[in-house]
Amino acid sequence: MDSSTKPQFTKEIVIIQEEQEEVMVIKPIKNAEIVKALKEFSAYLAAEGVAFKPRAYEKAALGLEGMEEELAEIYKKGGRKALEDLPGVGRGIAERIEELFKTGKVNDLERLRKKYPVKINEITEVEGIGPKMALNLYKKLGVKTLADLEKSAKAGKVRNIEGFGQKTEENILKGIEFVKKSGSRFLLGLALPEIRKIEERLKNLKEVERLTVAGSVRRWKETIGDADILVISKNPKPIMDYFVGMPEVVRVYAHGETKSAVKIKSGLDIDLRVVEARSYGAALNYFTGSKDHNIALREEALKKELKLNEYGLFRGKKMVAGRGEVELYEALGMDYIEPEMRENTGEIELSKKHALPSLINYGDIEGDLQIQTDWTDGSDSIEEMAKAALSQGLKYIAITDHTKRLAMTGGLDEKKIRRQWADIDRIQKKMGSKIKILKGTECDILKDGSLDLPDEILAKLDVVGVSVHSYFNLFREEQTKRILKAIKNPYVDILFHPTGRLINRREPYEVDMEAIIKEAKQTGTVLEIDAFPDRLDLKDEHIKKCVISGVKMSIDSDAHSVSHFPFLEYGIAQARRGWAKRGDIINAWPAQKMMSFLKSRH
Ligand code: DGT
Ligand code: CA
Ligand code: CA
Ligand code: ZN
Repeated sequence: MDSSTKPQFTKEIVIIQEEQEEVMVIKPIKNAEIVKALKEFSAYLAAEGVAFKPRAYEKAALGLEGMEEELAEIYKKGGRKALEDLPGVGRGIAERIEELFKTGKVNDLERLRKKYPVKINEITEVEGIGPKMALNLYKKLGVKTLADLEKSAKAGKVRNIEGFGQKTEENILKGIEFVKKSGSRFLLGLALPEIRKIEERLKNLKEVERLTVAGSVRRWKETIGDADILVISKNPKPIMDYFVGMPEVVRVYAHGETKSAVKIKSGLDIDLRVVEARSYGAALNYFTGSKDHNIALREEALKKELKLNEYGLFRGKKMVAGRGEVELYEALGMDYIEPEMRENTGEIELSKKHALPSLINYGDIEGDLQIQTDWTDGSDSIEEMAKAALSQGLKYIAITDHTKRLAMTGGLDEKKIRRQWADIDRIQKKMGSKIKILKGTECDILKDGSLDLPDEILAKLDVVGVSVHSYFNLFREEQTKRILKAIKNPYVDILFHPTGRLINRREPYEVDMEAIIKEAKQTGTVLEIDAFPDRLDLKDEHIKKCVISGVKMSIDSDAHSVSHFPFLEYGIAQARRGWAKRGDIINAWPAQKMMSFLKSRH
């Protein structure tokens, strides 16, 4: 059976209905799964040419999609009758939902799935492909999955089916790309600029009193599932109308008075909720999450015989706090916890003890210690990069182009790097003392842990960064030995992007990070937090370990163009998620202090 559309059951729950004194067992099926089943059923019915019914199921599914309350709860309380009272849900549909709760499946749907073993929900996600077309593709080409469809379209087979043609085939391929993109979690760095644009436009509406982007975006998680926007307004209707009608909206899941939800062109889903001013802090707290933080916080409230929910903090019926987040934590006897720390990994205990760390701030970065220029694979000159850094408010940068082993980037050898020094001296003179341009390298770590430049050259550089760009799949022990050898070299200052991962694209190489952190502590080597949005390497949990071990870190943009300096913000966010303070990050220090720290190690 198709595992992606099959409802997933984690466990069965037993509900005792007190008034009837009987035990009813229902499957804990989530709304999303019910919606999926209804849509699939609707698609099959449409494919079979059934009249009216498909529309009814589709409409019911759309209606349920925007619902806050779980259908399981509604069914528990009011049985099938309560389901029938829901908008768009008639007798027949209510019966099928009931069947799902009782048996975990819908017989008629199972029958259709057997008859047409096609991932019909998946294929009809592609723009322009309806259920009938999907079935046609299955009958003519045996297309069962999105992958099958892509293969057939790429092989030019789709255009030969009657009624399809070459243009349709091209559109199908475009549609598939889109579906694929929307399937995985979004890089925060890709989504945030778009979210901020929407945020700005919403803030400009006169009906909006206050607005915050909550959820994982506010916690600066490296990838996000969707964006959750909260608004205070006395007149939400125009806001909701504007929101669902924005030019980038491609789908409206829900359009209500207090909640709307859309998908935008890039594939990102955005939820918008309107709340009352008196509950804003509580709602902000709830929708910022994380879920685990929320649950732990609720337990803290219970200990004080208070009740916490998205409307406020209550003693009995009396609201004790809720307008602001700070007062909410205060009422719980706690200090305010920064959103980046809200993952229930110890922050609640520290907050209760008034012992939270004071995190590095977004404006704290003074310099940038990893920058590539057009000497290798960067797109801009040293001078252009220096000017861009200056306009970002940076006071120093290190030019760290690649070394010769990365031949395809034009990596520098001993001769070429000396020529680069002359260039840096010339530009430094021209730019004066506004910004300090340091001589650096991103020196390749070779397979055996030796370095791509001789020690005589490394000794003359201001900042020596080293990194792994090859042999990603060595055994863990060998990879660890290789990196340990590299950072034992006394001229090495920083280990760049220490784990080599590319978010959503490449796993980190197998390496013993504990051993590397230990060696970094011993040798005084700095570990980098590479701020490039798909790297964010070190990640938060490693940063936490460095902070505890007293290993210093740097936050670098890894800029390959003048437009990349703003990435530093993501690096700072990651550092905050790892509970780093200003003192932990060497390039949050003035140039002199930073440089004398590096020198003291040689
Ligand atoms: P995401 O979108 O997957 O990147 O992660 P979040 O954290 O933004 O999660 P989302 O969008 O599903 O929900 C937003 C917040 O709402 C979440 O951080 C905490 C809260 N929340 C959602 N579902 C639950 C729940 O079942 N229980 C509790 N306590 N809080 C929840
Ligand atoms: Ca979210
Ligand atoms: Ca959400
Ligand atoms: Zn590069």
